[in-house]
Amino acid sequence: MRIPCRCALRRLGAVGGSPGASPSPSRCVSAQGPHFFVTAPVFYANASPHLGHLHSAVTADCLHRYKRLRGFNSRFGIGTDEHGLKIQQAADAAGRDPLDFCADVSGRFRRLFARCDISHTDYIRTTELRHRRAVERFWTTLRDQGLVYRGTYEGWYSTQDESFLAPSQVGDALDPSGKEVKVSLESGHKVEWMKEENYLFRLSQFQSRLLDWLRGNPGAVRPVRFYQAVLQCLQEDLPDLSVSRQRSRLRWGIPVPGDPEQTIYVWLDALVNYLTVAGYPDEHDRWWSSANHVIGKDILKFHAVYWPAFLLGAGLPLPQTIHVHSHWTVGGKKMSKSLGNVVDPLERSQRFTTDGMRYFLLRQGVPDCDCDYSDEKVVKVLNAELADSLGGLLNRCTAPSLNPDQVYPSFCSDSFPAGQSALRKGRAVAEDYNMLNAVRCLPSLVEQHYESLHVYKALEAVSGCVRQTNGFVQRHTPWKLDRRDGDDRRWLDTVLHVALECLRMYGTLLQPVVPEISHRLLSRLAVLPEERSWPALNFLPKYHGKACTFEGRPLGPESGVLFSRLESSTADNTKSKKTKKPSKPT
Ligand code: ME8
Repeated sequence: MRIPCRCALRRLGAVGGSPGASPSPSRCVSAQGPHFFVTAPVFYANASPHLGHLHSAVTADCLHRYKRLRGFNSRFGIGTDEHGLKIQQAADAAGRDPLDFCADVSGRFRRLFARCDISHTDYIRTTELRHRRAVERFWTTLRDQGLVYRGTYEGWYSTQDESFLAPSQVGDALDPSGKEVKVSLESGHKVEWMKEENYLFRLSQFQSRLLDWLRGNPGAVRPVRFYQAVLQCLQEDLPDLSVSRQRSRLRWGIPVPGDPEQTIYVWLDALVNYLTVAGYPDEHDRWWSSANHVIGKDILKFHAVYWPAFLLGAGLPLPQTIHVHSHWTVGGKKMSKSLGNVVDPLERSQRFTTDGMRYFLLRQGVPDCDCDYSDEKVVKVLNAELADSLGGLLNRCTAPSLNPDQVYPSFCSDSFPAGQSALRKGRAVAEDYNMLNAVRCLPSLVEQHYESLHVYKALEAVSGCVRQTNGFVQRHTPWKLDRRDGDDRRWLDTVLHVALECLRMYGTLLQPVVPEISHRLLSRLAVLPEERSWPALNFLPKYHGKACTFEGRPLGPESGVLFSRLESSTADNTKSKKTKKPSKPT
């Protein structure tokens, strides 16, 4: 695996370059450092966004924010895929000009991302001129290498998937009117037989180079089950790939350079968006050499077979990692308009809050396998983990009744002496030492899970530590201690100091997932913007006899509950939405 290029350090503005990017509290982290480039897919501009689209976007956003916290100069591209037959048909069906139609749909994606705190630095539409230039250059490079030739393609094509299929990938089904049709076995979408003169790419030439790449880079596709799936796919024949359509059938796309009778295949066009964002065909190396793609499992073949083959053909480096996620189902079924079970991400992020939806998707979404979505589950998870556990802990430990001076309290090493051997000397008990140990190990655990995009495991670990910290506070019942008694007071302050230090860890580590909640939490603890990065974590220095910059610092202003409890009626579509009530300190 290549490491991100360390040359040409460049300071990015604190806020991402995209005019559509919404302001985000965690952007104040310095954007200097080695380069990192993450991409989400460009989404088809044929219909409104659904929950699955938000999932791809939030996953990529989490990686981007995490890398920034680690000091990387990270760039994050996202946008809309606007060419091809599928879009042409959707615009025709709506009786609209395709570009106007795409502008509308693309705007809906953009607004969803702004609302959901997706901190992309680049928003790309494949109908932009800069992208057309990139595609034309990419095509001519492949052609000049002798990798594109004129031929006849004959086979199955799915317009919904914009994909060519081998006979073994096609099966029989009945359409809604009971007519026998051929469908893709993978997606269930209808396929049609097509026979056409067009351009083909010499994909077959790349089979062994692709295998070499994968075998030499076991981390190139993650998680491992998808890596294995690509290896498996490369064991079979890899026929040459049709990379254009006759203009008479597909007029909505980029014409083949030098042959206006042909339109470039939409997947070749769409994949090049990643290069366009990196600056191609102009200076692009410094971003391209650290490219990471986040994709859903249905578009794996395009990204892990076609795309690397195109890149090899064009003499360009391959992506560092292709991060794959699985899908959300509803009631155990694929989301689909005909089943009427499509989940609207904008409406849900209004109902459950932006951070609530971000947290739920990343907490319950397991990359390795499909997960079932339900509103009831959202309410349950968010109430338990964000409102009661995390919010309750912050409430308790900053409550004026326990902390009348409203400062970060002092730590007393006589009350909580270092090392378990000191057990009987202070007031801390064995479970307290276990809790400290768990929180001390938390950053490296979270780091490992963020890096592999198993974010649910990172959140599981944080949530376990929050529970342990609540247990710690509960065990020592600080509200029963007498502030007038010197020993009690020192112990009370120590309990609160330890709990706030734990909360500072959680707030910092959760920034990539719930930026707004983390911001509120860290602001309440008076943690300055420059103290919110990974290197600033430095948990509980007083325990090791080192100075703590927070001790004695006035807390930030009280800004209400961290996350308002959701009434279970918010899980019911048919009931009124504004039924939140603040959580009580427990
Ligand atoms: O495929 N759960 O665009 P797209 C989770 N334009 N994720 C889901 C999902 C679900 N139920 N359904 C879809 C395209 N997705 C191409 C991409 S990139 C060069 C071109 C995810 O609008 C899906 O897995 O169909 C993919 O990551 C994204 O939505 C693409 O959506």
